[in-house]
Amino acid sequence: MAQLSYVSGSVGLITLQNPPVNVLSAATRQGIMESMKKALNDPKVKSVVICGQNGVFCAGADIKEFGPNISGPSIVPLIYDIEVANKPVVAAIEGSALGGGLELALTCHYRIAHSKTRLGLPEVTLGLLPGAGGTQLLPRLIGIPASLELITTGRHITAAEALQLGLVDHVTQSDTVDSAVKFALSVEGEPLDSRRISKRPCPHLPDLDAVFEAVMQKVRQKFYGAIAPIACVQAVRAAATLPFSEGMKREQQLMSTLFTSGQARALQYSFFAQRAVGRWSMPSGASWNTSKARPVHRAAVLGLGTMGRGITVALAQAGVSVVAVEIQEKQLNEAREHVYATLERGAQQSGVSPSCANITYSHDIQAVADVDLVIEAVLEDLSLKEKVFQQLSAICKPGTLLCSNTSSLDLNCLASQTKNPELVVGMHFFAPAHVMKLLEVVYGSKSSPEAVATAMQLGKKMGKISVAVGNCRGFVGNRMLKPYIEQSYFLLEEGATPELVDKALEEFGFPMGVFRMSDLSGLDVGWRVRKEDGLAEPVGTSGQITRLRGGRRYSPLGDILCEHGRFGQKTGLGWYQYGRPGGRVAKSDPWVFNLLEEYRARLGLTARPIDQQEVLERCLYSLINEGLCILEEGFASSPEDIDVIYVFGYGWPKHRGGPMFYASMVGLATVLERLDHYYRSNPDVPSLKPCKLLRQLVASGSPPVHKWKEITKKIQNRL
Ligand code: 3H9
Repeated sequence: MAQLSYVSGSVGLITLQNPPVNVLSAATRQGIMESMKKALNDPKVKSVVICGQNGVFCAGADIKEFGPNISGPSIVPLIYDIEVANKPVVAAIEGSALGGGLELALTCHYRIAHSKTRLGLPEVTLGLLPGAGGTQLLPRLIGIPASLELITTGRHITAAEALQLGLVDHVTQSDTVDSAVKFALSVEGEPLDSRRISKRPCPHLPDLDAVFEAVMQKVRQKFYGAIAPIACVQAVRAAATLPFSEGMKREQQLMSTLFTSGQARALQYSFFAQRAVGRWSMPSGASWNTSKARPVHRAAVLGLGTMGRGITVALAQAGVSVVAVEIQEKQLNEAREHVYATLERGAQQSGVSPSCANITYSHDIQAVADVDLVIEAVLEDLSLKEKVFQQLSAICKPGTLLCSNTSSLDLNCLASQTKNPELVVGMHFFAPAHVMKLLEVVYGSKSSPEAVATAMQLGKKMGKISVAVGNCRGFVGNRMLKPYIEQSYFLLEEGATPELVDKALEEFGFPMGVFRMSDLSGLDVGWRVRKEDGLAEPVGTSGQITRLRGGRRYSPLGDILCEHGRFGQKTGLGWYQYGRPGGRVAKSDPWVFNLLEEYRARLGLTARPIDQQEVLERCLYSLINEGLCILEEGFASSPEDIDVIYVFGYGWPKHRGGPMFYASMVGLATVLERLDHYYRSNPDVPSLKPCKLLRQLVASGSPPVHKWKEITKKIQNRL
């Protein structure tokens, strides 16, 4: 796991050997300890270089080992031994130096990095802090402000930025280990005291209290409800105010609180879930390791509205050559300008040249004839999309993959319009498509595994977290949103206000409550769908309001707002008022309170006090229940798929893992009991009826999320 070899006569080279990313597992820690001891005791060795196998220095502690039974030598004394060594120790950093990996490098006396290396202390993203001295060493090396920024965000930086900050001593373009060995030879015998970071004082910062207060406030706001960023600030403060050994004790104290927290468990679960979704499977048994993706050199985007423009940007940024097609000339010109400006802005931010040359524009659909893949992003209208798919099938070269960006329409209907339905998949992006990380890749009943593999791989290339899902109404994300929104309307009918509901959800950790979110997305979108479904009917100011539609309770409150032209932010009025069309600051609107009072009076409903707990239980448990139905029916293959979709597409707070993980933390029996309770008092609301899988999971002793598959498989096989 760590090997000592001898190079250039006097250099002991310790190579971390724990593929794929050389994490500091118990065996690796043991290996480093033993190799270090050997090198330091060997009189032939005058200097030491530490590097990682296969071009990766070290990705930090082994997260899989975290838990109560962690064994092997602990990291802190191990790396302390490196710092106190009486021979120069040089870190040869390439690939990644993250978390404990960077802390290991910080205890070396010199750091040489390859220009393509990424460095960082991402522990905060796992609900932790850099607990092997990172919070005490980094501020002493690069100062407090820069350390605070890096440690509280977990941001990875480039070697160039690391050099600028003084985090590394030298950046090389050539062989890192060779450079580090040459460097080690050049410093043999030199005094080391000034190279031991722990011996340095923390750089003085005037207005220390004010700086920490401002950062703490920012962190509380930005990472609402998360405890790790706060502990990170506290630990860095210890570095600024206490001697090193005292600061280390404080770091350990804070770390041990975080280590056993539910938030850390949720975030570490999420880390592995993000990777697990790449190992997709379909009900047919086809999966990621049996299906080969096709290369996509040239893609087309059809329809350049908001979604089409974002997708064009994302494709161009991924280096894919794009044909962007919009039939309406005016819209095409606007889109061209918009895409250009977005690419320019993105390039400025990331310091690369814009990828505008990757795009050609056309108002002629024939321009897609020779592309490898088309993403259709025209209006969400089934008959229009069907027509487009007929055209695409006739125009495109054989084998072209036809993808739809639909967010809810039946993919099988679109596939049935083409000569090769096996080449049709959904690629459901989220707005803004060049920013949002999530992509739902939807397979229809005839989609080939190769088509799914290609869409998944293209998503990865575009920097998305892609999740393969089945073709049910609303797919996974939007389908689960439906009962969540429905409950929020019912809560208004029963006595809540949009403010009360939103506050409960925002305090839970959503960036926006359901009503502010609906105002942002546009209330007319759902209204159009409800009208198509025959649910929304004009309410008017008098007469009977039917609350039972399609055999279940229905709330027309959203329809009433739309009848008054209140479509949300874009019209300046929705569940809140925004001052002007396009305004973003939500203010309470007395008009809505009056509407609710009149509405309740018309229906003879008496408002009752509703507390935040009820809001959370009804909105979240109904959403969770729908997620479980989706699993039961096999439209998602694992709870991780659902959780990743909700964290990366719907603002579910990361430190709560996702709806399925959250349900397991709350206790499945509790979720079942509360759903049973609400369903008993609302028998006309089917989404509150606990699904079979939930009952089965509870009956099986509420196993942890990673064991649900055994039970879902049994249910799916019986279907
Ligand atoms: C820490 O260091 C605490 C310290 O302060 C000490 C306290 C005392 N552990 O992402 P990839 C697996 S906390 C276990 O697909 P890439 C990963 O699951 C740690 N496993 O590759 C995957 O497995 P599989 C702080 C890990 O090239 C495989 O390696 N460090 C770990 O796209 C390949 O990973 C971090 O937070 C780990 N630490 O990206 C760094 N890291 O194939 C976390 C990876 O079975 N790691 N694996 O799915 C990363 O950010 C990325 O993995 C990295 C490579 C950028 C390194």
